[in-house]
Amino acid sequence: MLTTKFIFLVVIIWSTCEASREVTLTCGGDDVIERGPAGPAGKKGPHGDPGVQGIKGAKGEPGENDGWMEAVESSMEKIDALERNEREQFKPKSCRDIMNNGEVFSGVYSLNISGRLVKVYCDMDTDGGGWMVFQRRIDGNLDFYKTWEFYRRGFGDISKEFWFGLENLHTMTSSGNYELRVDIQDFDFNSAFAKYSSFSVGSEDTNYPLLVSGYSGNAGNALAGHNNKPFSSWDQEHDVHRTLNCAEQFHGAWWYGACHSANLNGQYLRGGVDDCDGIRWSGFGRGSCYSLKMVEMKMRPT
Ligand SMILES: *[C@@H]1O[C@H](CO)[C@@H](O)[C@H](O)[C@H]1NC(C)=O
Ligand SMILES: [Ca+2]
Repeated sequence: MLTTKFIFLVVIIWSTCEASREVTLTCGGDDVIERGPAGPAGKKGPHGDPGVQGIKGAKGEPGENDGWMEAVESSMEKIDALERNEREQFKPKSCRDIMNNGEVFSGVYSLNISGRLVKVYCDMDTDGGGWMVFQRRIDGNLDFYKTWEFYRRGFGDISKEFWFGLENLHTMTSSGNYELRVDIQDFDFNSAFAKYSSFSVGSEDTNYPLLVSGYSGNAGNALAGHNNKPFSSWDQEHDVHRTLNCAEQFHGAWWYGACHSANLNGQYLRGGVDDCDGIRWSGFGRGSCYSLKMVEMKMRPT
């Protein structure tokens, strides 16, 4: 389009010059002939009727070495890229995308999880930010002893205590590589964390198994024994304990083996040493089955 306009402009300039040959204006190298003094201006005539629109000309060839046109084209490309970026900003796939779009506050945001807009809680403060929190225990106000269907779909209030849902975890972690972080706190103001450089949750066909590896942190690797274990709730038992229904025995829902070294969906027992129904992360807190004050499980694309 620009090229056409440019050619059109050239044609106009050229034809003006051609037309002005008789009256000897200076155009592109013609000899200048001296003119006499101008006479008085004549009276302005009436407006003529508008002419019939002409036939559109053929598209011109692209010009050679038109530096300015290249500059225009490249800045138009830049505008396209900006617009593309802006469109993507309305469809973030992770809390890290939201952070990269310039959001700095922890709180509730919307993510596009395979076409559905889902409200999530993003932690922008911990360890560089961009974490999507998918489980939180802070006060024991929410009952976590629930059925498979609740754990599959998620429950609770994302700005308070909640479980995000196994199906969403599976969908998200199967569309990219994620890391996991678990932040925990006891009732004596001690905090610790465990991080896994690789985290995913398998499909419902295989009962949403937990896949974690690459532990680092100071809380201890309490998920080691839960790696590769399917999820169990009291009404869907997939643990490997021969005699116990682990979820029923320990009043939680988890990737139980036989049965647990971590039980983060257990009962909120406010400390309560050696009651393994509690929110346990073995190796942290007083006693092997100490029940934690605070837990957050969160994930971020790597
Ligand atoms: C969600 O993302 C998909 C591409 O992965 C896109 O086609 C769709 O329009 C997005 N939906 C919304 C509501 O942003
Ligand atoms: Ca069992």
